[in-house]
Amino acid sequence: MFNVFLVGHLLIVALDTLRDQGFEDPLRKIVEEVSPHVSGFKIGLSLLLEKGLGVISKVKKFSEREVIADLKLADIGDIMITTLKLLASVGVDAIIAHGFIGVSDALDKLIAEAEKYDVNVILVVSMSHRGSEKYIDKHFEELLQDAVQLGVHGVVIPATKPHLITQARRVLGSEVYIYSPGVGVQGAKPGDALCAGADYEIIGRLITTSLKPSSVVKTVKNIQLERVRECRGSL
Ligand code: O7M
Repeated sequence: MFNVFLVGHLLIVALDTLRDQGFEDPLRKIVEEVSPHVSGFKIGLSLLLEKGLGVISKVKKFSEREVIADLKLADIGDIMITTLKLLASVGVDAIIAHGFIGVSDALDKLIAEAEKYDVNVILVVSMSHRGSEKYIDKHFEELLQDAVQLGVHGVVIPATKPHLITQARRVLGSEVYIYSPGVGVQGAKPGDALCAGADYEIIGRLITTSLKPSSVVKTVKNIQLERVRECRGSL
């Protein structure tokens, strides 16, 4: 589990690309600037390939917030474990895997090993793009059952499909965290997913392509808090 539950911090920043604004270290700049207002950072495959595994240790150095490695793992268990070990060696707090690969010899092995390294596993059970409807979303309920059976830390369900978030919250209870991407560039508004039952909204380009990431983050945070007060009555 994440060590600290930061009340009022409902945002995970997705770092997939960095805007080169001529700063000496754009990664340090954005991470330090937004860190006080967010719950964590999600590092995408493209940034990992561009900067190398060291990008994770750097984010950990610049911020005390949680770091999630988003490689959307979808392999046999033994091979995902080799990836897990590399990510654990640089200090990730959580990793993301696809739910559709199934439990036996895949997710069961990964989760058992991740526990040994104190790394949380978050499962993708629906996606924000339209293509997700063709296969993944048809198995949404089964994927949720797998998430329950596996006792995962969290699931990914897009903010663009709030009805799925609400459905999942009923099935998962309050034990499993719901992470929701799709806010900003993909169309959902800050607070949409939170009001449907999510714990965190994941936002990338709205923040990372901005000339002033910290002011975007502060605006998003204020909207989120206002929406949550309206729909939940409290934080
Ligand atoms: O806010 P954006 O659109 O710039 O970025 C969204 C981030 O969320 C980006 O890192 C995507 O990889 C991720 N994401 C989706 O956009 N849709 C999904 O269905 C799932 C994810 C995700 O985070 O999966 C773990």
